[in-house]
Amino acid sequence: MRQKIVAGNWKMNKTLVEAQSLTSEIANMAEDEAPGDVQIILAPPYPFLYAVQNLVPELGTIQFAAQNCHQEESGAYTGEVSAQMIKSLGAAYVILGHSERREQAAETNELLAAKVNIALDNNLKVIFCCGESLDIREADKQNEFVTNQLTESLFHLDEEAFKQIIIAYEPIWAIGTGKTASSDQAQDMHAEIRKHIAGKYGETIANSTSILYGGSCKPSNAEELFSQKDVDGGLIGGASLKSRDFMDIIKSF
Ligand code: 3PY
Repeated sequence: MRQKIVAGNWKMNKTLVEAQSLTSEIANMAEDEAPGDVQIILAPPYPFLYAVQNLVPELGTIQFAAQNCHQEESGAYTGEVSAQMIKSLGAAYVILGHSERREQAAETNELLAAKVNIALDNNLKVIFCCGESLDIREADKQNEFVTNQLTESLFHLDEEAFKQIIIAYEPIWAIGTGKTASSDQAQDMHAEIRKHIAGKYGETIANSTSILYGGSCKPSNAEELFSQKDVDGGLIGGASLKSRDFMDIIKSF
């Protein structure tokens, strides 16, 4: 049995008061409505991480993630945030390699390997994002592109370390565009990712790695996506900013 996960990536949205309201709404709804076997993760912007966690009665069903971390332990990196700081705030996860960071902050597979290492050294679980652009999909090179992202950023890890990784497949052409991969396209890629993991770490680890889908996942398509054999949940962008939509996605399993 793989862990089902729905994670909300709030990106650079909300003020403190709005972030607090959204968290409280989600926590209240989760108590009454969320299926007990789904791990809910909220990834607010860094400055809100500490304040919003105190609004969740008991960390468990709801956990928190940062959206990034720096690759060094500490030092003269003005404006950056370390994995150790994130852990000290009580977060359990960090999202690494989101396509927006790969594009806007020029994050490479090599840099991401360093970020993965420092996150794991600080006992953070990693939600590792991968995914191809439209050009790559149109050239039918998506499988080799995505599996290469995994190889270069993750496959130096030993088995125990790899067990702390959650994969999020986010086709770039489906992020913030309103386009979603069809459930067949999502399933095909998730199966490919799982096969690639099995080739390196074996079937047992591959079959227990949660692989989330991200990219315009919303209440209207979540059920179809989550019903696919290798889709273990979602990394949700825009729809995670509205408590009702986010909860409806969580209830789509
Ligand atoms: C999206 O669905 O837009 C995302 O980028 C989730 O991370």
